[in-house]
Amino acid sequence: MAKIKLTYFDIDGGRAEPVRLALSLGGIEFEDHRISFAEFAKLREDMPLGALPVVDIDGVPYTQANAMCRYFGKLAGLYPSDPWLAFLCDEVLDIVEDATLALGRTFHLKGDELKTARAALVDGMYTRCLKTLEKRLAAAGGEYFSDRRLTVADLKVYVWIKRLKSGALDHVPIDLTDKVAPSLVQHMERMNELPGVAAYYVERRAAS
Ligand SMILES: N[C@@H](CCC(=O)N[C@@H](CS)C(=O)NCC(=O)O)C(=O)O
Repeated sequence: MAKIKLTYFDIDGGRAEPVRLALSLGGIEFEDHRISFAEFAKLREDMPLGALPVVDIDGVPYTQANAMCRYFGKLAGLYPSDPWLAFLCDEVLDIVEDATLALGRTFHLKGDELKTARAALVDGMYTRCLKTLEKRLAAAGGEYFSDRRLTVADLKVYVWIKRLKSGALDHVPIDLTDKVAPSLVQHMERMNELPGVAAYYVERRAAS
């Protein structure tokens, strides 16, 4: 088995979190390398694209969170083999990625500018993304996003909805998802209860 080292910020969320969950649920051994923002500033020049996550596989660094979701999802049995079901899974991964990118574009803003930009995001793109994901979940049977079983699409949405509801994002109301796409909150609550996910966070709490 290849030696896997996943480098990301020391947060239980963000782009690396679905990858960590997929690796953990698949029982795939990896080094969960967590760095501070100060360390990132020092190390970024040596990273392929100056951004995280980075995964070293047998010492070679690779980028792109969704590519990691797909690759480790396949290894972990959390990615559909059927091309159509894989497409459904990929669309969900990329919707959440677009939403993450859009949020990133507001990080440098302050005060009223931040408030206005976040309000536009909440009322515009975020509402559209949430409603579309809700439709996709319903069309896929209401429990999982693809293949009627857990896939990396569920992990990606789960991590995003938890973040939206965390209160950590200024000017993003914590009840946005409850109001716009309540079935995604129920999906998040079901994910919290999955034995592998619950066990992962018990271990995380013990480690921190
Ligand atoms: N397309 C990349 C985007 C990576 C990315 O923008 N990562 C953020 C953290 S989640 C980052 O490193 N931002 C710091 C920066 O660009 O200065 C991926 O999906 O992995």
